[in-house]
Amino acid sequence: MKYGLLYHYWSDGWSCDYIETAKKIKNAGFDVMEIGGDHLSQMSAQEMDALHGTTQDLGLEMSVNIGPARDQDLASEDKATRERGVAYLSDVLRRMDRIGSKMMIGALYTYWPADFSIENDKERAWERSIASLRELAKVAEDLGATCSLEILNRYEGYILNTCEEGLEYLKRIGSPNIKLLLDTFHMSIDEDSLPGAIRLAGDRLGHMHLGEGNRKVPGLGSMPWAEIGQALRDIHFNGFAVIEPFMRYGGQIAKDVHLWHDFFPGATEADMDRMLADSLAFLKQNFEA
Ligand SMILES: [Mn+2]
Repeated sequence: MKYGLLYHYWSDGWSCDYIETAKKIKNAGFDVMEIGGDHLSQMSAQEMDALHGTTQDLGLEMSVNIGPARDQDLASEDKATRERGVAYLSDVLRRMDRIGSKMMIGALYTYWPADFSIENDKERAWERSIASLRELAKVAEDLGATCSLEILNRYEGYILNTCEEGLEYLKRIGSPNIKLLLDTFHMSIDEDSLPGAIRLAGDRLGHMHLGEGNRKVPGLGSMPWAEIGQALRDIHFNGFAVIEPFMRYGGQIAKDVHLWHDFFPGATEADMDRMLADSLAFLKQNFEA
């Protein structure tokens, strides 16, 4: 298992200088930087090669986090929208190959967050998105990449809310290159047991997102981290465990994740660094017992 961090930890917006961020993430003791798929899809060949070179020099691996837009929805009723989604994700997979990344993650099967003001037909959404993902799986298979589908809590999605559902969904796709992503934050809302869901996923677990119930870094809340660590050891999880915190108040990210108050008024960058270091040490203590 390798420890990672999502790129926006020090920022309150979604933009990012990846070269500088890669150095900070490595400095903080992580082996994986999770980057944004939308950013990767906009990079020039030169930018991709610079990112690849920097991360190779640092010994940093990358996973690519995607929150597809509504006009790229793999579950859409509209065929052209689904095709646009498959084309977009296929392009990101090819770009990942260029930067040496093998793990694409997120709620790839639809757009994020779900629109609950419309009537959502879950059964049909499954059929349509499964057909789309079978096409994407072929691209992933050719590149030796894996797509890990994120299970979302009920307030952000309706297609996959539990690990059990995710496993049935994977079975219907039928590709070894499509796996599941379990995120402790989402799990805490819709799973009976966090370690239980991890054991249920077993070797179908491709990726983990780690965070407390309020999306602070691990160690500042009440998640059962020791039990989560035991479950990951039980299934011999050897993927990336990526901390995905949303702690900064006052920017676009806070709005998008519905953070309406300041957890740490007046926190400096040094305070942020210290919380991150403490969290990584805490995780290692709990996961490597
Ligand atoms: Mn997540």
